[in-house]
Amino acid sequence: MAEMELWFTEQQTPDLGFTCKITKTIYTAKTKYQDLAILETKQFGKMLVLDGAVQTTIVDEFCYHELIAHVPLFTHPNPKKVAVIGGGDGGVIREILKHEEVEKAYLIEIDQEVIEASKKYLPEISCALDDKRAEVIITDGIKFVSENKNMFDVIIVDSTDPVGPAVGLFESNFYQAVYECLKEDGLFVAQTESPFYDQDLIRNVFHSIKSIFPITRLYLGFIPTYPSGLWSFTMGSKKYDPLEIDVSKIKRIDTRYYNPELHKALFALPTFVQKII
Ligand code: AG3
Repeated sequence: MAEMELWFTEQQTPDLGFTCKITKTIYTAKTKYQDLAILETKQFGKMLVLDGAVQTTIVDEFCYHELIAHVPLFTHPNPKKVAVIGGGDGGVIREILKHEEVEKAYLIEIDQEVIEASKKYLPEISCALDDKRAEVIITDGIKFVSENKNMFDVIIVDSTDPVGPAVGLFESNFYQAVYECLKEDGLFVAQTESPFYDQDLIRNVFHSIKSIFPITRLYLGFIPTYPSGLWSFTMGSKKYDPLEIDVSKIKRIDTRYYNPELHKALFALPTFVQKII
């Protein structure tokens, strides 16, 4: 008899699915906050899924994690204290710790089970969570930034989609709290979804951040397993402009997507994206 084929589909929009063949369901759980699954896919290797949405895969995680970490960390001239809101898989922390001047990287994650499952089943991504310079704090990111002032050089918001527990991470009050949680020359980046499918969200977020931070910039990257592949990140900065930095001073670190030549090019937007903001 022929082997039975198993397929996983993320319903990316009401009218579109993203489907991959899976060879194994490695782990599933219903956590306090969400449904969690770790699948073995043929095309992308191990995959972390939360509430049916693909968060990261072994094959393409570098695209997202490098873009969300190295753009802000090379824009700030001396990032020493960095916080990640969300990002329980640890991929952003791994990229942050490639920067030698970083003294401490905090992971502020609401769902401890995401961290535990990633440590157990996705060591390629979570490996840096045990580093001496990493500290994990299990709490609500919104509460954390509201309770800490003037503390970080860089904050990176690695959230899930704006549904359920992550909704507040796309709201103006949160960006105001992030502003106050940053030092006087601090900056932050948030993942802000797809310019094909989430135009209203991108526009709202951009203008909320723009009303709080003196410098606001949108940049794009390509992440094959995310809806449409084309993905946006929005930066709010108190002082440093990613377009004004001297890219010849960027130190070479071990990366597969990000490089100094790309830094400013990431901010060059297709016309339809320029029109969104
Ligand atoms: N956080 C952003 C995931 C968004 C994906 N959306 C979707 N598949 N519908 C990723 C966390 C990786 N550290």
